[in-house]
Amino acid sequence: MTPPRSDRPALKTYIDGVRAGDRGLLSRAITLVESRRPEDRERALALLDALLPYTGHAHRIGLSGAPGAGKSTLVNALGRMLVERGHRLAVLAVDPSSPLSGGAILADKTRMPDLAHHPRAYIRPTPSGGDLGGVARTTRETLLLCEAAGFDVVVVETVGVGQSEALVAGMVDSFLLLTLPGAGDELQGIKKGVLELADVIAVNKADGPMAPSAREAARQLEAALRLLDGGAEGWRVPVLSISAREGSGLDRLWQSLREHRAHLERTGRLAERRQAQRQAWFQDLLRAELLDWLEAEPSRRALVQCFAEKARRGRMLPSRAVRELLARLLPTPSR
Ligand SMILES: Nc1nc2c(ncn2[C@@H]2O[C@H](COP(=O)(O)OP(=O)(O)OP(=O)(O)O)[C@@H](O)[C@H]2O)c(=O)[nH]1
Ligand SMILES: [Mg+2]
Repeated sequence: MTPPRSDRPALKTYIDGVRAGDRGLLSRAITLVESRRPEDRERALALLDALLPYTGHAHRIGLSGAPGAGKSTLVNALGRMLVERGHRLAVLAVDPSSPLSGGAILADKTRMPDLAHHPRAYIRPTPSGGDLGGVARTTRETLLLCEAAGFDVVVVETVGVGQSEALVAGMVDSFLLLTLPGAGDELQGIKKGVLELADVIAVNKADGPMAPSAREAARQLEAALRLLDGGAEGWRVPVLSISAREGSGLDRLWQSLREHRAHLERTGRLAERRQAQRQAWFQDLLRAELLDWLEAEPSRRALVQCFAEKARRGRMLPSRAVRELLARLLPTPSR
């Protein structure tokens, strides 16, 4: 239930609260950016505008891996290591397939027992019922709020359904792919296209009887990657074997992530990457809002349906249908 307006904090309360790292106000600020109500959007944007100067400093890390790869275990173990060293860590989850995010919250908080109640860690699950585009917007905005709240490491985790890896890779500095040994041909075990997104790869569960096969998998993967591209843009994707459960290899993993980030900074590619990400954000949102605008009003919606139907039935070339539709909707089509 949305509280009545009078119960809502003033904008300044949000701004000061987030900047002071007040978790309650941070959570409410995130709820505000997740809202689709027009008046909430206005407030959310005013809040983000005010906080923008305090964003951008965090190491933004994407994490993806098949269900059961050990993402939650890794975030818990790596996160514990980082908070013990004084870092402040925020963990955001992107899971557009999950209809019940209440379940996901519980599952994740119980699987990250060392972080769930740590004062320097903050875990926020995916909002429920969002489409991929909506989740992308709210996650990008939430990431900025977490930076303004002083978190210096932000992990965006996804289970890797549909396009979610590409979406996460499009909002982070370093993309970490978590995989498992024993998938036969190591390259085939990984979803096509995801390999190109990875900046660092970790083969998990290198412990007990699986340790030798995990190390072998890492070696094979690294060799295969060398053949694919001998280190595109001066960065050779490191493939590490780790055990999230025992905590082994986590030091080196963190070191690799830091090296990647330092590499981006040194070569000027961090600024480039973030610029390209902001451009993509703009374009994704523009596309989504234009489609919403078309749907928002009955006569426009009817016109769209009419031309869509002509295209579907083959009565009109789809290209022609779009052109005619725009000619009807816009006073002077500029094309
Ligand atoms: N042996 C071993 N088991 C591990 C390791 N890491 C995780 N596991 C186990 O693998 C199972 C899945 O781990 P999770 O951390 O929940 O995996 P996840 O990737 O978060 O899974 P989803 O949230 O379902 O996508 C659990 O039973 C873990 O205890 C590891 O390093 N070694
Ligand atoms: Mg998990």
